[in-house]
Amino acid sequence: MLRRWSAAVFGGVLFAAALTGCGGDDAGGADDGKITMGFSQVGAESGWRTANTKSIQEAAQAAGVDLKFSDAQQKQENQISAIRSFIAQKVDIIAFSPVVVSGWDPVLQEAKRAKIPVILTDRAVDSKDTSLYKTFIGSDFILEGKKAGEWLVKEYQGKSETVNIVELQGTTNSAPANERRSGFADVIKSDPKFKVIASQDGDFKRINGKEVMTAFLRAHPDIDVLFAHNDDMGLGAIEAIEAAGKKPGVDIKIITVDAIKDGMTALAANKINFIVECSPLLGPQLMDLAKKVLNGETIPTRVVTEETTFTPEQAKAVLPERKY
Ligand code: GZL
Ligand code: ZN
Repeated sequence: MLRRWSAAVFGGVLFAAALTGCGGDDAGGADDGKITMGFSQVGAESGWRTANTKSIQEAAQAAGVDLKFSDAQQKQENQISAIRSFIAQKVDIIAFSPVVVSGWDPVLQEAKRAKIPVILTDRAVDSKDTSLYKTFIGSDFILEGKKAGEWLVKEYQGKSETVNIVELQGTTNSAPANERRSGFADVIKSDPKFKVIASQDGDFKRINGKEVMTAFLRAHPDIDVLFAHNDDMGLGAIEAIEAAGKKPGVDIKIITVDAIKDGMTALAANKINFIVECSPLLGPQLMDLAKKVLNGETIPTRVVTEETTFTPEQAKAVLPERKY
């Protein structure tokens, strides 16, 4: 009796599996009509990154794209293995935000050999072979650094005394860190009164910003300005500045990049003096570009995101409707 019963159950399970197609070999192929996208995200290091992840996941949902999402905890080797697994799963398209600029050619050549198109989002790579990806959608980080420098030049217009600047850099060798630093340096070199007396990697994280700023304050009693490559490191630095008995935004002027809610709140409270916006809302454009690529349409090789800057007054005005 038992043997007959279990055979019937086993047959039923097989039949059900065939219906749902689960376990079939079309795990990611275009033949099932839906676009399957493999996305390798940098990590969850900052408020910007969280907002960027949310934008991509919500946009995939809205576009009917089947998203396979992986968080690399800011490790390049995790991104490379995620991309390899997307290739093995035969996804229709791969998108990723490269944690650093170099070391991508081998895995991108594997994707090219597998005929899986790749889209770069948020951060760029330094590959000489631009056929390895269809487009790069993200900010102009050099311009962001320039905007920060231009505010500082205006702020100290007509003053001649030395301006001592400390800099909290983003993740070493990431495109935003490399380019925000060079854009900023390009502008302030116009006047020798601006002196960057210390510059160190804070990995875009709040806790690192606090620790590095604490060390800066111990080594330099005469800091006038902090340029932090993102709000999170700036917010960590504010904690260190206040712990040292100084007033952020007054004793030490602070410029940051991103304009996430926490940063804008500190700006509205005059603890930060100026924020250069860096928009994380890349999801909808990414899905639109992916559909065009898979429809064989030509797309621009570079899509620059729209973004602006904020003063404390402007932050107060827009905070209520800020989405992230
Ligand atoms: C910029 C992005 C940076 C943000 C940081 O597009 O790559 O990484 O400025 C984030 O907040 O961690
Ligand atoms: Zn930006």
